[in-house]
Amino acid sequence: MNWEAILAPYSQVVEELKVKLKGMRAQFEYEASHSPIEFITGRVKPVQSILEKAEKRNIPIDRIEQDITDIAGVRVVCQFVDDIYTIVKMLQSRKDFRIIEEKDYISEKKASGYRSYHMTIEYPVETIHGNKVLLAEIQIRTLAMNFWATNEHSLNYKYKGRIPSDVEKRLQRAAEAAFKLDEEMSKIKTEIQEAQRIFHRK
Ligand code: 0O2
Repeated sequence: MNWEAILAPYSQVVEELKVKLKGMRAQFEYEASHSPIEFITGRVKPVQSILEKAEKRNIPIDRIEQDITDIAGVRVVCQFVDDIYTIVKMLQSRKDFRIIEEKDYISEKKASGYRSYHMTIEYPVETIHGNKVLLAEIQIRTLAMNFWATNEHSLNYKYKGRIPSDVEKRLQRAAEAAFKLDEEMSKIKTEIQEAQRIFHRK
């Protein structure tokens, strides 16, 4: 399989989505006092991770592009939980891609403690062989959710998916703490935003 050739259009999808989301962020900064977007990242899933996921989920090689929906992935990181839903609404009204699935792991967290909003989209991209519609995943989360998920992801990698139960318990507690942090920050949101406006003017 020529993975580089297969993944090249996915890399283009990631780059295009990043440009568009960064465009939204810039517009917010010019037009509003608060940008709901803190930062944006993106990646194409490495071939090894694609193959591992396919094996784990019994996906045949010829179904990978249809069944693994996060080969192209972008992440929008926000300051506050409210900001996530502002971005979700804006993405829902866009005409340049079609949302095929949404998962709100914020109102209902995963068993691991993971919280984030996931959107699977069909994104049309121009290739040298014509127009192709590729799947991509947009993850929207707060800074606190991102902090937790990044650390949990590293531990999962370290323990090859079998995190010891004492560490797992600590992660559960950390997830609770991150949730509380988001709640507390939401309560003092206006105060924080005022402080940030003063800081910007200086
Ligand atoms: P990567 O690229 O290294 O991040 P499903 O579980 O199928 O109902 P979901 O959750 O959308 O739906 O799909 P999936 O495949 O389980 O997870 C997709 C991605 O979401 C993951 O990518 C992670 O980025 C993130 N994610 C989901 N669950 C967790 C979790 O419990 N902890 C953390 N840290 N991240 C999670 P990959 O495949 O891990 O790869």
